[in-house]
Amino acid sequence: MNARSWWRTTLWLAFAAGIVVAQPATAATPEQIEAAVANGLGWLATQQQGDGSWLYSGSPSCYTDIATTAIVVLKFEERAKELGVDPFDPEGYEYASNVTNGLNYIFANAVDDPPNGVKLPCYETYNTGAALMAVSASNAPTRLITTGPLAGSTYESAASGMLSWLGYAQNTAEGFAACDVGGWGYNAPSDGWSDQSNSGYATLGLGFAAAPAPAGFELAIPVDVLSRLSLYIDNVQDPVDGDTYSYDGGSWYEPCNMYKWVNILKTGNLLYEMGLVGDDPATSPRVQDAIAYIEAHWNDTGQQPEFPSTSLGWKDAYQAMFAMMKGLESLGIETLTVGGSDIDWFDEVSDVIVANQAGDGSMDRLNALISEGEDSAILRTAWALLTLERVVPQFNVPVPVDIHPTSCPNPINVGSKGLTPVAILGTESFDVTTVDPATVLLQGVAPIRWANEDVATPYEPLLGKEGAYACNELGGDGFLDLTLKFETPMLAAAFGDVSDREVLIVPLTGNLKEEFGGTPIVGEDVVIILKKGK
Ligand SMILES: [Ca+2]
Ligand SMILES: [Ca+2]
Ligand SMILES: [Ca+2]
Repeated sequence: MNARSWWRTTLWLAFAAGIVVAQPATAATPEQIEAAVANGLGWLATQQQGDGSWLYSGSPSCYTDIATTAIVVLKFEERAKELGVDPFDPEGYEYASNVTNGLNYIFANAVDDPPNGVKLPCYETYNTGAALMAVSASNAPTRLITTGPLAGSTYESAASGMLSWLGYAQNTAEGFAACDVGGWGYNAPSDGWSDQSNSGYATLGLGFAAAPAPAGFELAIPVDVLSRLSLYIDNVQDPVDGDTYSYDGGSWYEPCNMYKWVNILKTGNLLYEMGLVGDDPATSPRVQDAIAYIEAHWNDTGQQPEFPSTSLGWKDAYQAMFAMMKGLESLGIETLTVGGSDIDWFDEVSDVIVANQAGDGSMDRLNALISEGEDSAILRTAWALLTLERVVPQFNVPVPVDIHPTSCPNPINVGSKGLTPVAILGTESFDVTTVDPATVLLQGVAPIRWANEDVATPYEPLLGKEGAYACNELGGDGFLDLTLKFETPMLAAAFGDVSDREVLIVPLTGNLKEEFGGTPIVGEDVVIILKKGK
């Protein structure tokens, strides 16, 4: 049996019956959550092998152990951040050697794969995505690798190589069905399909790599990777058409062969992917469709449509809880509406986890007939503990920015005493009234006033603009814009030492309003510096 058929057989054998999970009567307290995390970490530390790995099951396998190790390492890294200590400092952190040895195991298995980047072997996408997550979450970009083919280079350069490899491994229009474009299969370059499990791990790695410190290394995900991912999201999300199974808005397993297997786990991956490409949860219809799926299926029990089994929905699987947490948390969604009532999803999830921890700190299996990682006590425990601390990278929402609306190029005379007009532009999926104008900074400078008015039309790409003419002169497009005025002398001071006719990419940052999650926004526009008389 080859690796893929082993994996798929494992998936097919996963659901045949269910078991009942005890439900506590009250929400888990912060003290109970802290005790569960401390006990679980203590148990995980005892399970590390001499080579630094954590095994998926009894005997070593490169297919499963690299990703398993990376997921456990992430938990130990995040614990150090929570405690405010250096994850590599044996004086300050009791699990420093677990982190160091776990990452060394990953680096010992890394493959330098020029010109595509750096990959991990066997199930390449799973292992590379998970490894990129663990390396990026180290908060140590300048730390030097001491083992394996990358010895002597920095953690950041390794992460950059893995990010490149995942871009290379993403399915593109060449050689693939259109429905597969933008997702990931097991291996590159000719895997021939995309699925929501591989894509979930690839995007988890990309999200941590791109997240600002301390979550990640703030590496740039190429714009074309995100554009393709957005196409994949549309192809793998179930159309809202009132179908018999109520799949509407949920995520299929893979987009081309119509192997749907819709559930909350995959829909959690889908929401996270939507966050990664910059969907605004307040206004994006596809985000709202996915949330509506989770709300409609929150209390599902019994036979599931594509498996002859009983199930308790997300309460069957810690990976489902982790994936759901990842999606909801990354989009800043705290509350779901289930059966007409608002619920705090985290209260319900943390209850199930705390109630199902064994005395030794490991997590009990919730449904003996589900495998997919739920058969691994180490993965069960790592997913549960990551979920309890809501570990997820924070994304930036890319927004269209237009300096001098209806003008292209965009001159700024650094000797001017006047005001520079700038607009953040609305689109079909981005409502500018969700932005908190008081948080907006252009080149680090705050606006002196703002208003809402439809003045211009977005230019794409939103990020990665090149050259003075990466802009347009188009006026209003029917979508409201947020217009802002900046004092030109303040901008000139922020630009610093510039020369006449210099072309600059000017960054804009800010946040959505708290009621829309407070998510960071990023954008940019290109200007030509005018410096008369110099
Ligand atoms: Ca449907
Ligand atoms: Ca302009
Ligand atoms: Ca507009």
